[in-house]
Amino acid sequence: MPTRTVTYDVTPEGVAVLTLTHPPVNALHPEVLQALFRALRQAHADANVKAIVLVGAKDRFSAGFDVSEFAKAQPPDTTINQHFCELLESGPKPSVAAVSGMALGGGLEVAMACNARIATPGAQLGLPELTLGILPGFGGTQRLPRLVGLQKGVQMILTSKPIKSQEGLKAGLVDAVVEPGKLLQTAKQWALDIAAGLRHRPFSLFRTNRLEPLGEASMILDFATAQAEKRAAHLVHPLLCLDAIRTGVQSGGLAGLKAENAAFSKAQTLDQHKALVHIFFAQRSTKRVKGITDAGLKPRSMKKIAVLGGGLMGSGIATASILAGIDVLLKEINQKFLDAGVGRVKANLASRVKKGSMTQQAADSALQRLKGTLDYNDFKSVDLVIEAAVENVKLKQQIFADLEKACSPHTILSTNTSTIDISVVGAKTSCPDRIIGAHFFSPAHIMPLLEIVRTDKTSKQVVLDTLEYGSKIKKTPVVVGNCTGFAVNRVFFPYTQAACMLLDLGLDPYTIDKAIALAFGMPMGPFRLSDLVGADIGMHVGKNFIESFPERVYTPHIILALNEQKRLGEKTGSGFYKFDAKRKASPDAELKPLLEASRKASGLAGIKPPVSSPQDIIEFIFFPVVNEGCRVIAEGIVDKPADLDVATVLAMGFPAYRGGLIKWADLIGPKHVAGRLNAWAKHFEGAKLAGFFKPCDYLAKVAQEGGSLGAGVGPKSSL
Ligand code: T1G
Repeated sequence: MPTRTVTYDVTPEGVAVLTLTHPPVNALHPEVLQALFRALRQAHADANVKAIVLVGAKDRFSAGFDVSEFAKAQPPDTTINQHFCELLESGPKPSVAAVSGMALGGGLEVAMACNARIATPGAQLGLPELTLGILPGFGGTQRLPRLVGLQKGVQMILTSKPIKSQEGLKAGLVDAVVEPGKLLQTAKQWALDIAAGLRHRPFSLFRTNRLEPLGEASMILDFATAQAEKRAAHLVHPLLCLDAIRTGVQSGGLAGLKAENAAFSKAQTLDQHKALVHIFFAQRSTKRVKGITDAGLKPRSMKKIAVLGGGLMGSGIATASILAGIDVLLKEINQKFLDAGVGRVKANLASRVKKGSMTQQAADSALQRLKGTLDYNDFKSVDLVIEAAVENVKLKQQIFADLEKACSPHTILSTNTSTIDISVVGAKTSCPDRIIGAHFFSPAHIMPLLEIVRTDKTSKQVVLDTLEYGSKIKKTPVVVGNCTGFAVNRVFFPYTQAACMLLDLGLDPYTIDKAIALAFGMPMGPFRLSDLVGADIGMHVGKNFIESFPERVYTPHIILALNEQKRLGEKTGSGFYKFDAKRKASPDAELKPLLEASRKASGLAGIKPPVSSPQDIIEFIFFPVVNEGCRVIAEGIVDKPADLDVATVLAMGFPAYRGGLIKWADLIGPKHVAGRLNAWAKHFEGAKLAGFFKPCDYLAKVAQEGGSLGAGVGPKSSL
């Protein structure tokens, strides 16, 4: 049986059932769309057919257009598919969609073109196209607002969030919700009833009764446009999408379809689309690791784990785990700390309940899975331990030696350290094959990345099991090698240093932060970030880098001065910024003497800053980061370059629409990156800072020979 097909069956009652088949999510590959078009024409021509039902194989309607097609030279032909949807909606025979699983993107657009939609209770319906840098292209910009109203339709499109079928029923997107066993039968009956004139046959494209009156509609669209401009100032495609919706509201559905088509074609040419499609696949490919997931091993299920330490990190890890249905033993050193740790987990759950993302009942049952303890008594029964104690080598070594005795020989022993060599942590055990890093980012129950740090002794099975655990707790797990800073912190070590260098060259911190946050799109600039993290933590982490990579560091004197003055950032009320009682940051004139002292100490006085525009600032700060990323790739710290893209997006807030660190460099051009780094290396030779900028061999080679940094080194990338 072909894997991309549409089967055609006619029931004795005269319903043609068209079944979309393209595992695993029935994505609308062009072959599927062509088969669908053929089957529709066949049904229209078939004298035995009175009505048509569309259904997805294996209880999934469709996840939309096949995203992998975007990478190909031939873009999707939205004109033909819009035409298909029009025929489905207004052709000689009525059509009904039987929706289970999901109807997303083009999947929902096809369902909306049917004359009715019957859905199962668990089905998810949505138009997530904006997350891919495009917009709905099979008529969704026109049909959704006509079915659910402009307010709701625009909200669904701009947020990209799917809704469940019950909500769809209330909103007018779904006509009936039925149990899975009754789905097909109900859909067939609706189709026959419409054909027999027992039910009205609605045409979504020409419906206007749900659309708000023109004046109100204009206000909704003006507001949405202002919001989109504010929320994502760099993104063009949401505005193109809103314009297409506006045309449809003002000039009718058919004019709207034309506008949608033009907007779709424009969005497809933008780098943002390429970057976001790259991130879509890159994020899914992190779970495929060469030599691990293709080694023929089966992951063992992590049913019960122990977390050592109930601080901010430990309680976050425990929260994420119980939410995923895993039993957790939370161990602390005394009752007071244990109570505080359990209290933090409770607070994390309460905050979810308050936000409406879970019910009180679900929170209560999650909490049942948490057990506090002060000893190692129950540790024989756990599959995985995650140590989240303070960053102290001796303490961690002792904990791991104790764990080896307390746990079973199969238990995985992991550490959440962000700064200490994983092999050193496990040095006092005799089981290096079971030692691994599980590096979470704070707050651990919210941040989506899990860095899994393997040493050269960690067994494949242990890496595979930890990957499985990461996926189970709904993190994106990225497997990396053991080095100072692992992948994420390591590539970002030149970030603060380059920013501090600019300070010492005479730029002010607020201008730099503005360039990085507003012009580039990071959640905040490097100095605001330093205030958030704390200058003390920055100094501690920075020390590791200075020791590990002395040939390419810039000593940030200003960080040392902030520590001396106890201006540690938000927690002390001042740092680079001053903070009011509500922790709102504003520029601080009292920083000036510290800046002047740092400039004097830097030895950069008299050197002209080689930057003038915000773009210069961005490149000066990020190109050394790219350079470090290239070292990480060349050393094999990441399995594939795309892993670094995902890690920088998920852990550091690198804008996804720029594709992540390495994809961004590829889109800009490795030659340009290396060229500027070389120029700065020369510019700062006298200040003995050439090493900070000099392109590494991998970057220099790709820049010289052409090609892409994302292609990686060594064996073919597994992406
Ligand atoms: N096309 C191709 N492959 C897809 C796909 C798609 N639309 N959706 C999922 N996959 C693959 C995915 O790469 C993975 O493969 C496997 O399916 C399971 O996915 C004209 C232009 C459906 C909610 O944006 O949101 O329609 O890694 O690991 O957590 O307007 O995938 O196993 O080899 O994510 O259960 C709009 C994207 C397209 C939906 C399932 N649609 N997909 O989540 O599993 S554009 C989307 C998702 C469009 C029209 C436009 C999720 C999911 P592999 P998974 P999951």
